[in-house]
Amino acid sequence: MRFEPYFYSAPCIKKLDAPILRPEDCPFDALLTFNAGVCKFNGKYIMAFRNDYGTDPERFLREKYMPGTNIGIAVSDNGIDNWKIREVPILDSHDVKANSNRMIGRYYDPRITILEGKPYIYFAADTKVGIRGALALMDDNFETATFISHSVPNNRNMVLFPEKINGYYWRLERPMVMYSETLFCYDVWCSKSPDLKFWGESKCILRGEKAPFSNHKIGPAAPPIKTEKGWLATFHAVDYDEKRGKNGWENRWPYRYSSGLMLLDLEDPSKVIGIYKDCFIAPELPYETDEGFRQNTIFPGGMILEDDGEVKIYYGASDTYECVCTAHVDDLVKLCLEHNYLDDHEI
Ligand code: M1P
Repeated sequence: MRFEPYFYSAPCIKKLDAPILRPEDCPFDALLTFNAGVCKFNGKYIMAFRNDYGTDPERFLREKYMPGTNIGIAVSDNGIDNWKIREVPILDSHDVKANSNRMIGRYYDPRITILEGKPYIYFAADTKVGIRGALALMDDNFETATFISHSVPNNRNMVLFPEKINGYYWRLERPMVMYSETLFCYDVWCSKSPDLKFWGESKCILRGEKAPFSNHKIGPAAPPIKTEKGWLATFHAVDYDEKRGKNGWENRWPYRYSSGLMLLDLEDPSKVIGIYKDCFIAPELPYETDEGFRQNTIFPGGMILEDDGEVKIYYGASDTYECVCTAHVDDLVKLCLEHNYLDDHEI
């Protein structure tokens, strides 16, 4: 069931008519395969996807508990189809717990950035003291993760920029503040680092209550891509309606997750220079609105700019599937500069 008011994806967005990854495609126990990070590395497209497993809809509702999460790795020659899923997932929550004295419960929502020729992944990490952003360097085969830093709690949705800017590494992030102006209106922040370990000069760049088409929290989505006019960055935007009922496995799911698009200054990515005034990617296809765990949820996690200007945008749908859509980079920049929310709004 599509939520009112209807949101539509931007006219330049072309969606496929089916997900590119479903739980049943996996050679291992899989229930929800979604919110992947995707990169192009050594001529192949590599997808690291979140897999929640070990229960079923009825048991989940009864116990309110997801027993296992791991990270599956899939490889494709064209980034669209024929994804070969590796037999053994990595960072299984049962192993992670066993090896971390139970401080870390699980790693999930991977976001891949190729930086200085090496693959880095930011994960969200559930711990006993809250959610932390965890940065790891992957080996070239995406088999092992060497952790570099874990943020203080509570922060997640971290994404790394793919190059140093003015001598620093940069990331977008979403601290989960207790005392925001509006409760649960979380914001997008930007921080920089000399060495990927120590992060500072943190700045709020887009406030949840000021973002277009959202009345709840927002957060960074896919790692940004570089264009001549600025860094293109997606953000997820949540709208909440108390009246919404059962839209998935849970008794109530009153949220819709859609995506926004913004353009950040090339030399100082903590400056927002454009925001598309309408929804960028909306949940609208049947497997985005009527199937799966949490319906009316789409969540971008990867963006790849091809040499011919095509941008592939990978997104989780219904917290159950992984999908891809495409658009031309020039059209995305135009959305931010020619339909700019900042022309008549302050953020
Ligand atoms: O279930 C919807 C989303 O909930 C969380 O998003 P946020 O960071 O905005 O709270 C995450 O668990 C995300 O993975 C999930 O898609």
